[in-house]
Amino acid sequence: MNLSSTTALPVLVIYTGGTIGMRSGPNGLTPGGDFAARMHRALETLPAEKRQTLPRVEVISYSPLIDSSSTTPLDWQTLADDIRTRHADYAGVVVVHGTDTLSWTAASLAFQLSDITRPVVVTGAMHPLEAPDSDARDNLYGALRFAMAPALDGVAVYFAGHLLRGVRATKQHASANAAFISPNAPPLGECLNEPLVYADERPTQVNDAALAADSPRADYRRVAQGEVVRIAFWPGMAAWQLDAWLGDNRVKGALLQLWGAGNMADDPALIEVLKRANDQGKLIAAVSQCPRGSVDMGAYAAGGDLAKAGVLSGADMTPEAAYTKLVHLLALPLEHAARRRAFMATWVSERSDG
Ligand code: ASN
Repeated sequence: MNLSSTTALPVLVIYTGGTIGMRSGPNGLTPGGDFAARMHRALETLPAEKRQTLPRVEVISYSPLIDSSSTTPLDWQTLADDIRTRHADYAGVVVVHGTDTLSWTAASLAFQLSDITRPVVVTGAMHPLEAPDSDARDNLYGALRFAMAPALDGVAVYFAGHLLRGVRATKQHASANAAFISPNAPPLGECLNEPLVYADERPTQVNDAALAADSPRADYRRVAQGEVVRIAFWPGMAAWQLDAWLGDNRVKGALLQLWGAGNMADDPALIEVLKRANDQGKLIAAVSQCPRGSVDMGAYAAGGDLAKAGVLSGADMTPEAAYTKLVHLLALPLEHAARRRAFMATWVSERSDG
């Protein structure tokens, strides 16, 4: 696929923090500024034939710069709003982000920005720009090149030579450069020497995608105080423990991480807690604790009980995708039934049912 951009528009780089821009301090690495100059210095060390292929860039640095472990849903919305406001003046956008919650931000942006037609490429690095043998320069190079690719509207993650669909990516290694995979969806492209998009990879959108286009009406302040919880089930988990989360009236939604294809203990008390929470209008969905494969609520009797209790199947979504979709739906001014319907629809290729 031809990646040459049809316009001479620049690429917007939004630097939010993360190891990529960190510098050593007395207490270890902390986020460092002056990113534009430092990025340019790093890109200057590329071979001339690669340098010539780079777009013009404009850089915005957030303040404060953060380690991405401090990111909140409000940061996801700020980022999406900034991209929405500015994207028309750019060929594409590169978001430079810490790796720890990079896949959460990418998934959230995919839902919030499903109606904009520019590539948004999220990247970062496992090592600071100036570290010996850093992965930072090459990740920035690939991200900038893909951000010029008109074949790629939608949100992608570029890391260690691979372009992944943003809403399908997850961090799977704490220290290796190849830290991200998309366990249930093939990669969108690669950049060994030249960037290559495998096919016309626009995300498929169906019916309730109209809801996603309603994004500007989402208000993430509704979900900024921990209103959506994530609960990974463990052997022996008791109903009172589940109730401690779901029974709290500040909680509006929950992502459950169940066993295998969507199993949980044969314990009517657990089902009762879930049913009560759903009856109270809480939005509850389930994915698997297995990174690969899908929840299939019809496979086991326990799954059938879950469905009757009102728990929605997250199919093969990553926890990041399922969680950020719940957050987005709860941030929109919708009725419970509309939220439930929209959760089950595919907006941005985030799930493959059946
Ligand atoms: N702790 C860092 C962050 O997520 C990790 C990284 O960027 N490699 O901000």
